[in-house]
Amino acid sequence: MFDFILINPWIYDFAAYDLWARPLGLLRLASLLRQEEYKIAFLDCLDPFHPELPHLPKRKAYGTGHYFRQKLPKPSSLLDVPRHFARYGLPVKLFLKELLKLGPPKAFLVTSLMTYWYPGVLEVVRLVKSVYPRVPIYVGGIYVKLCREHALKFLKGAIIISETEEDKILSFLKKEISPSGAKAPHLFPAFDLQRHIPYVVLTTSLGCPFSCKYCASKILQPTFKERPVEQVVAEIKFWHQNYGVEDFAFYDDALLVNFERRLGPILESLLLEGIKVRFHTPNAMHIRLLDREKAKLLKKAGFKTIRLGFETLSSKRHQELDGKVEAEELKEAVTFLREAGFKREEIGVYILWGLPYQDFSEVVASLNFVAKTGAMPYLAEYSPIPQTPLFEEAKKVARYPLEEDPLFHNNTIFPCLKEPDWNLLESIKHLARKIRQSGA
Ligand code: B12
Ligand code: SF4
Repeated sequence: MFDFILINPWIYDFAAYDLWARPLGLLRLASLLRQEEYKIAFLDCLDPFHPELPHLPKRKAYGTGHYFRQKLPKPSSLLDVPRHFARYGLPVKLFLKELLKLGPPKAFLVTSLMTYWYPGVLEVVRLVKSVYPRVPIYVGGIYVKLCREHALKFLKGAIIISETEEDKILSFLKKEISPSGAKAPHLFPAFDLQRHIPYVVLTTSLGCPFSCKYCASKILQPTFKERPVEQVVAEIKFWHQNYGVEDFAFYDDALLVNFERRLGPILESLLLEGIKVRFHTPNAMHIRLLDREKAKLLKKAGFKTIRLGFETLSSKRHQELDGKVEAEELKEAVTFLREAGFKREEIGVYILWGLPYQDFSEVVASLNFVAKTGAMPYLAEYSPIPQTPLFEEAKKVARYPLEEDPLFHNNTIFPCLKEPDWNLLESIKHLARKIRQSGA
């Protein structure tokens, strides 16, 4: 019998892609519980490698790839969105088969990620309850933290834990469930519980010292915490040397902050030991914190996917929302990266669009500006997040009642546009693609 079965729920969405997307919070929790001698199993609703999937989804470069998906009717409140809706991950029958195979544990731990992915969490809780009605189900994670009231109302039969401090979560669980005395195989997030490890995601820090008005980082992790250099180095070495993992994606909100005492020494140390792996930064790095020397070290250490958080060309918007960066600083950062040897297609620059009161001319100007710097622009649609300052503005302009249903936070639906012109939106997406393909 397992002490805990940890579940990563399905994604219900208009689009989903495995861009180094793993439930890091849940796998960290698995590791901490293992260290307390709990016996753990992992049921991953998103598993793209399950041999009984009707067909195996295509995998792409550096361990990324598609999920298996099954089209579903759109939620009735989102009929105006001209896109297909789907459940991403295992067919329900396969999930139930896995659930029965594992047998009843002492308790289930279910994570939650994007607020608008809550239908997957609901479905997991419903199915688990129907199979093992007497086993407690604890649900935690980002949706539960940001939309606690909604979770309490809709996750019937589950116990909601909106705490994000790992020590507190652990001491709570220890009081509820006793361990069966299993030996922990290692001290790192439990990626080995997966069927296959195409990549590993990690953080060198939690939280962020900045306070952008559209971001929930401070709510999720109120204090900025940095991990010891040796611990991060040991983690990367462990997966590379024991499991042959070559791709590592950083989830840090502030990867370059305190570079000299954290990321710098981590990379120097790996280089010194001759560890050759590839690094990716899907969650974007701070442009202002890059310089010539850092760019050189990133290149030397094996960074392959660089993403920079530019957001917009408009200084006014930066002043209002994030004070992040000026256009000239982006130009300079891209120059440093290109001089260090990064190719244009390795440097992606995020542009945030769909913001309240944002004009499309601002977005197009930002796209064209990024094109001229010698990097690739990527559009990132704004998702209004409860408890953030910009959520209040978003509520005023949104075409949906944002507070009533987290489905309305979905970035794909451009919730802050009163009357979206879907053709115009497509043409701007097309422009971004054209710039990326142009090789300019
Ligand atoms: C990494 C990341 C991604 C990755 C993918 C992550 C994934 N697994 O799918 C990438 C880069 C692909 C991504 C994409 C996007 N993301 Co993102 N992402 C993050 C980030 C930086 C880290 C999440 C994380 O893993 N944290 C680390 C782990 C350790 O923490 P955790 O999961 O929160 O778990 C902790 C606790 O909650 C708890 N816990 C977790 N599970 C459980 C379970 C139980 C039972 C218990 C007791 C406790 C517990 O334990 C952990 C303790 O530390 C967060 C910001 C943040 N600071 O959290 C944004 C964040 C989640 N993303 C966000 C956004 C906006 C996006 C995008 C929409 C951006 C865009 N415009 O393109 C896209 C959407 C993608 C999509 N398909 O819809 C928003 C949330 C939006 C929302 N409405 O929910 C966040 C909060 C950032 C923000 N702007 O504020 N993202
Ligand atoms: S957007 Fe980035 S820099 Fe701003 S607070 Fe969030 S994580 Fe920090």
